[in-house]
Amino acid sequence: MLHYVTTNPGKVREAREYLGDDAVTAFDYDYPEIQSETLAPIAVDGARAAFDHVGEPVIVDDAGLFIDGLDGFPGPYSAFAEDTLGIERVGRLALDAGASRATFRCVIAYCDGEPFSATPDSVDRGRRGDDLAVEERATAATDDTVDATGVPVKLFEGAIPGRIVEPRGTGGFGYDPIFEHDGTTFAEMSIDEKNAISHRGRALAKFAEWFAER
Ligand code: ITT
Ligand code: NA
Repeated sequence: MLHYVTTNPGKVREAREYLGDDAVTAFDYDYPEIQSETLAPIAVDGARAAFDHVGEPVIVDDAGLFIDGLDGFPGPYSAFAEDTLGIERVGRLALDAGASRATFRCVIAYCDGEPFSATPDSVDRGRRGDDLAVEERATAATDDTVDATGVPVKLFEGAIPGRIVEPRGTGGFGYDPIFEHDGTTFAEMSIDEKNAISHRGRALAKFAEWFAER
């Protein structure tokens, strides 16, 4: 069985809607998160920790809202900013600064303890431990990451540009009411509509295509 490991039921609703209820179960576990300015290293590390805990194939999902005019804040600290300031004050910070352009990013990391069919190129790049290399691989979508632990993790990234607006809508979760794409906030969309364009939907699409071959 494949487990979507997260404490966030909103993520799981979208994943199960996309992949199918039979394809993935929700596994509520708060794996330890490292600190990083980019999402990919957090997801890679989290996937190994989650696999260690669960002992069966896992997905972890690290996501964040990056506001251009606030130098990418809250980014990887989006959960902390939601818990402390709340989404309305984060939105206010952006609007008061005249900074409405933003990008939602999601990195899905898959780990089942088994190696993937690595090309020499990806193995070679996998030996570079720096953030940049990891981020490059995440952007390229489907490369392997292998570190000293020898436990490979596969990454799938999705991103969607949009604008910060006054809160609108009652659907979704987290920052959805203040994130608008093409005139509609994510909180005004159904799960299907959001999945069709969202950061998570795009990452799930890449994952589903790859996983079907595994
Ligand atoms: P897990 O780490 O347990 O999966 P989390 O909610 O803490 O759950 P993150 O660490 O990835 O997740 O933090 C992401 C933050 O961004 C958090 O505040 C979420 O509410 C928010 N977020 C993530 N995806 C979102 C989405 O699709 N729409 C709105 N907000 C989202
Ligand atoms: Na988290």
